[in-house]
Amino acid sequence: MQKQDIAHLAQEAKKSIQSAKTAAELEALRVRFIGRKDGEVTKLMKQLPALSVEDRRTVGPALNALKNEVEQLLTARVKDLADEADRRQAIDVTMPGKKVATGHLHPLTLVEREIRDVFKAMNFSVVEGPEVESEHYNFDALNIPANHPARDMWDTFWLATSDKRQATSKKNNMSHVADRLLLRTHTSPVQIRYMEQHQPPFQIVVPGRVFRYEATDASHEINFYQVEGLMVGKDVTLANFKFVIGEFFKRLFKKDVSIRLRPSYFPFVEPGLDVDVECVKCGGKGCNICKDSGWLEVMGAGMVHPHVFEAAGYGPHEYQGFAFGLGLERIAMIKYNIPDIRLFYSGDLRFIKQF
Ligand code: YSA
Repeated sequence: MQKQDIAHLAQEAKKSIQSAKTAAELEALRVRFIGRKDGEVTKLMKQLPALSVEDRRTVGPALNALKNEVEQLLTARVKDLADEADRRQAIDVTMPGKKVATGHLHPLTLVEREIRDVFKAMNFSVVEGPEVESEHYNFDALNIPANHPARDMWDTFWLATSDKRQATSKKNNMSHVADRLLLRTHTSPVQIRYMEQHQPPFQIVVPGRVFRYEATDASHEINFYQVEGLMVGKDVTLANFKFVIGEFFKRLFKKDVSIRLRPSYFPFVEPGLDVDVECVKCGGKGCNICKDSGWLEVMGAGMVHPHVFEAAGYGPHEYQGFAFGLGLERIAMIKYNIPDIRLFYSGDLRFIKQF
């Protein structure tokens, strides 16, 4: 047995192991080279006793090294084949895809965005204001002085005052430091904040969260959303309001809807109105949503009171304008036929995912 034979065998083993394509081929190669009975390396080992002591000293370790090398090459190739199979599977375009769980917009977000877009298309600007308000902006400047019975219309979450109070008041441009703080009960205070900083003509909408300390039921929450509207100029009239709001509902509900204005009372408007839309579900015939009346009350509105203009720093008779405040949940309930306002805040994904 020559050293070259061993080297030749090593080369042969390496070549065939590298080109093996399956586990079965590799097993056959294992048997061929290092199989216990007839493996080519094994057979050479069996010839060792016939060699001279001198040759055994060099050939023995060389054969052992060859056996080890073949074993290592086989193990490495088995692993390579397994990795290749995994990789092929990873890009197997015929495998069914895995569904990625994505987030979902809340129905109130969807409706709020739609309302913003409708008003923006009618040249209104969208502005926002703080949820923590002062008594001045939420009530006094809106012609609702302390002890006025109209304050009972808005059950209020009052906030405990603290040393930081003065700093907060300053930061939020609340010069009326004697005021108590509260969670705003409506978006109307933003009317004053905006008018303090801007001169007419302008038209704005103000979406935002409001809070009321009252019992919840199918149509009342303690935390809900409103969208305020305000249009002021030299000659803005109630006729402008009727057109704008009619156009708004037509665009939002994507069909012609009749609206009805009824006299109502809010201290910050004169005259004051409640606005009804023809029930979008039954078309005015009467159903469970409109409680058989054919109409749905959706907002309060009116012509801005001169006292409000004065509180904002305008002359009382310098300008005129209309304002309105709608309940976002009520609009969403009509649009999507939702029977109970509390579903919006239930956190139940079965509800949310329907929109
Ligand atoms: C009126 C005249 C204006 O010139 C400007 C604005 C307003 C609206 C006034 N600030 C206001 O808050 N009126 S309101 O108490 O009648 O509420 C307006 C709308 O909010 C209601 O028509 C209703 O849709 C909704 N709303 C009231 N309380 C609610 C509520 N939605 C859910 N839960 C409650 N607890």
